[in-house]
Amino acid sequence: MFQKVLIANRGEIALRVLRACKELGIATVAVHSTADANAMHVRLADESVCIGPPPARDSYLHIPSIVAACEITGADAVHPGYGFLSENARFARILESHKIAFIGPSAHHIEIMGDKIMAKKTALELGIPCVPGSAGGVASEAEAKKVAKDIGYPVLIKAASGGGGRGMKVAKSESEIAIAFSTARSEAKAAFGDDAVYIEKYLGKPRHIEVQVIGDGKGNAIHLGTRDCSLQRRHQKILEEAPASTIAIERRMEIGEICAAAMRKLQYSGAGTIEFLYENGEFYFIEMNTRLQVEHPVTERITNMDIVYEQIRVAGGEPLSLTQDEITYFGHAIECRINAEDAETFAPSPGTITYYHPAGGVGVRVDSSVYQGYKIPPYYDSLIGKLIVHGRTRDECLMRLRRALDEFIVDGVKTTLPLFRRLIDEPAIKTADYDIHWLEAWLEAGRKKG
Ligand code: MV4
Repeated sequence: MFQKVLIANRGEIALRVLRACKELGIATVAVHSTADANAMHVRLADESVCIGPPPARDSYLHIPSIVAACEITGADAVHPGYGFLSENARFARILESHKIAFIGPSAHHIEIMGDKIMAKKTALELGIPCVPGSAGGVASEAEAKKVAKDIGYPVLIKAASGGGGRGMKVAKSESEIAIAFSTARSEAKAAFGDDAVYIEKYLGKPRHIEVQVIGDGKGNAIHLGTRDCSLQRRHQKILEEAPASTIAIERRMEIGEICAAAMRKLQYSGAGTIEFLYENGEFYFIEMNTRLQVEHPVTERITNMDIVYEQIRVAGGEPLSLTQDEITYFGHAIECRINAEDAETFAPSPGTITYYHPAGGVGVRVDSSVYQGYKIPPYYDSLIGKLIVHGRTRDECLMRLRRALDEFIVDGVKTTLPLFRRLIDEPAIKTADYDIHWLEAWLEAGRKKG
């Protein structure tokens, strides 16, 4: 096992990883920008190294500084958390060349899944159901028209290097292909430096369902069931649930098994998430994330697993601690992402937290790195913390969420807590009757009413 892990991240996820290392008896190194000198992950780590000025590209994304921090401290592994360098194949390769372990999948698997065309080809070969569409990239308008005619309108033109919805254009009929094709291409070129695009049937009202997987890189892999992450705004998830309880358990287990079998065949190593759109009773693969995700705690809560512990184990060459048969599911969990943002405009609200009282009690977990007196810097994402609640049933979980939201106090900055307090009274939330567009429509309707 590793002697010393360097945590190449900040905020709540740096603390999450630090806690797992502590439980394993592994020493920890925090890295931080000058803006984060007073951050909790720096205080709680055994050692810390300042790696640069506030902008992420000069600190948390600056590979030479992070490698230097490893060499100075003698860290033998790096956990990248999520975001930043977590899906950077080049970073994984550079660490390898310095004999430092990357706690994550192989650079090869990161690369495959980073290219959405290659990811989809791989998924198809592995028997994962995909959205009908082009076999690979689409190079011309004429080819786009041909594929669209075959699969039927509406279609969606997507960037191969995409993510976050950039470079995505819908065409409702052949007359819209020319504009959709050229704008998708130029947006993709501008955003990712790569104008490769592909085509899929456009699904109008899907849910976003994902499957958590973990592999040991030697052909053993398990799934930990589903999450429903449909409640999102501008591709930012707001609230996540586990399991995806509106889907019959047999269907959920079936897709889980398909994903686990695929990861065994791939010899995938580490934690991953296979993302699907779910519409009219069918799962359609869209992407795979080769990292730990923000919403992993809802899965941990219903399976009693520690996903970060498993990540560290398999990166250190040990087997998974459980087999698929040993995974059990209990109850329902919901996570709310509490951001330092105006609950109506979503404008960031950095500043000093003058009073902080997190919720607690039965079935409540708060993953956060803030404290009373902490000054939220303006340079990074606005996540203050995650409120994760559990109940034996979804109804009990919602009841407990109401109670926890009423307890939670964050003063000094604006937060999205008021949004959640309004949201959970909605009938569509009580019955889980929502798709990926529901939240934005609800927010829009709320703005009109004032
Ligand atoms: C789609 C889709 C509808 N049909 N693909 C958005 C970004 C990328 N992760 C995939 N995305 C979508 N792909 C087909 N064939 C709708 C979306 C989409 C979406 C997906 C998941 C979560 C939120 C979303 C919000 C808008 C659009």
